[in-house]
Amino acid sequence: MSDIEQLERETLAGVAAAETIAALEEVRVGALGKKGVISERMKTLGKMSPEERKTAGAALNVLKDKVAAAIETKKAALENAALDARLATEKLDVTLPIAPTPKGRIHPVTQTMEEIVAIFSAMGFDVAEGPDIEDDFHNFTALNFPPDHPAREMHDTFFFNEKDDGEGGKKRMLLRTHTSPVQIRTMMTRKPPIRIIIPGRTFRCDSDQTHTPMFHQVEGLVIDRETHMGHLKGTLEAFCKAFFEVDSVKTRFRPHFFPFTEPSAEMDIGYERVGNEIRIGEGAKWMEILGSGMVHPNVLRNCGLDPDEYQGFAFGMGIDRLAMLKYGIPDLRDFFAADARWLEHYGFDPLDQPNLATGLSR
Ligand code: 2NM
Repeated sequence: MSDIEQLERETLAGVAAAETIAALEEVRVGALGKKGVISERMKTLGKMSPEERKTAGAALNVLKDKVAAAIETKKAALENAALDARLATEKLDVTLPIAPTPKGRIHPVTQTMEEIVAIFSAMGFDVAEGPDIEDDFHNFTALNFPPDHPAREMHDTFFFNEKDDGEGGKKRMLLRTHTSPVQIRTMMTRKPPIRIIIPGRTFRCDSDQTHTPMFHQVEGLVIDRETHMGHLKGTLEAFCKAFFEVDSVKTRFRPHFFPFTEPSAEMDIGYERVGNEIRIGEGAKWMEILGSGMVHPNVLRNCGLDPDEYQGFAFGMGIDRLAMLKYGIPDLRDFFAADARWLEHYGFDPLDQPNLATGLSR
């Protein structure tokens, strides 16, 4: 056997024996690298006679190509094996049930708001929204509050510092005390018929067991030709039945006063206390749940509507109190304490969207 055949055998045996990419690379450097045995052999060609060089050169070139090809083949095989091994350890059974994942809960105020929106949407109301920071005109003046009304006092309303109004005067912005400024903005920009509800945050300087400085309201407004108290009563009675999810709800309307409605009425619903539980719809007791009335002609005029052409009714209710009542939550202050355990207990599944078809609350 010639020594070239010998060299071929040894080198190919080395390639075959390499079990890792690194080991194979060592074999490659040992044979074909700058100082590899085959490369060294190439360098001896120069000292040979032309005859010798011809045969030895050809043989060495064949050897070099063979070894290079063998290394490439082996390298591909090793890489495939490495990939297979990795795929085997990273295998994932997509048919397994998913692991339980931590899930957020919907706050009872959000739940209640969405229930109210679902009910009024089904009656054809749109949802309207507006800014939390308002001016005196939209929060008070347009709503027929007289200049000396107590709600305009510092101790009931959160006022910002005075600033220039850009017309040589001063202007004092405030945190809206009700969502009614959105009704004003809507009446001033949209043509009747108007059917809207306005859920949102409201703010009053008040903090005790039953009041938080920030609370939530839903107000509603209907403006059309020939709208009357019958529409108001029918709408609000239908709302109560849907919201409390009972077929028979006793309601009564008591005369009241608001600057922005005339006449005005508060609505009570019948209830009964059984132990610690409050049962809505039955019983001899009455509980006030909302305020309402026919929009005052001054309010309509302030918004550019002619009271002889258009009438409307409006109503407002506190969402936080309705949530406490419906879901038996005893303390209002826990609502805004951001306690995850409280939310886990009183919160709702985010995947259960309130709707009238499958039931409001589950
Ligand atoms: C209430 C009670 C009664 C009310 C009136 C208006 C407006 F803008 F049309 F004049 N918005 N909201 C209203 C009426 C609100 O909350 C207890």
